Amino acid sequence: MTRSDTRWIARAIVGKTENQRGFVLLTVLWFIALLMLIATTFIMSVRTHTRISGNQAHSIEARLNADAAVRLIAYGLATTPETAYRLSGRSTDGNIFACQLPDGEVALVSIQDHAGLVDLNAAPPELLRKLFISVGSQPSDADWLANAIVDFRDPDNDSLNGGPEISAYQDHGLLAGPKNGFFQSRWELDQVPGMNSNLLESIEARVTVFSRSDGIDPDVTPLDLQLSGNEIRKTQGQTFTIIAEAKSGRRGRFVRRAIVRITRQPGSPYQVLSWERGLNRLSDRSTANLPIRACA
Ligand SMILES: [Ca+2]
Repeated sequence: MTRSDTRWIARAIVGKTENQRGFVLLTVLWFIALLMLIATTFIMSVRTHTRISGNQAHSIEARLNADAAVRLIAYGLATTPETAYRLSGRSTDGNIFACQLPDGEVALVSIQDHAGLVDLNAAPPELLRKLFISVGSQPSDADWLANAIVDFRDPDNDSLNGGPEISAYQDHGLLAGPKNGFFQSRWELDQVPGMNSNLLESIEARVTVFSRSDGIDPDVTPLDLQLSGNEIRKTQGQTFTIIAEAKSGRRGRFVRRAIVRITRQPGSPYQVLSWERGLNRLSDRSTANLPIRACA
């Protein structure tokens, strides 16, 4: 082997070693990049999970506070005479006030005595007519709608003063016809001819199926119905819609809407008739400078 051959072999060996080093270096760099990608993904996942857990914790806390406010108010209504309750500053005509829970948290609250609402099963046509007038219906429309409600709930198929018969239901796409039985829920109004979503939205908070009264108690009504003397009934203190909205953190917020009947029975002073999540926030209404009262 000549000297030049030796040099050539040495250069070949050195070149091969440098190529291997380059390959190892590239592999290490890729590996480090992969580790960084995994670490970054893991950190982002932990942060997202922590944020979601925090939001869920706030949502749960808000729901618990709203539920606590409703139960405390129901208990207070059941154990305090109605007049004394209202004199304490906690109105029962649907106005909003702030109620403070025992741990200091504050919830927005609305209490509506059903004696101030129009009972779909007991109200006479004239009171129903005034209800529709109060939400902007024309007098002729209000007459027709009032008769439609009476025909829907009464046991026969006879038309009341031009109210809809079965053919009119079919004309409105209501193939089931009149129920000829009592409303079980205010949401059954959508089965009455002439009712549309806007009208239903206007009156759903003004009607009840629980007061069983053919009149209105003016002390607790939020409605402007121009009541005559024979439409006034002092029946407050029996059934209430209680709405409570609580919040926790920046995003946790919950609205509870419950209907309770006061029984004043030992150990069970009130009965829950409805317990649902509220669709509308009280905080969307004007809530500036609200008085703060104890919830119970
Ligand atoms: Ca009928």
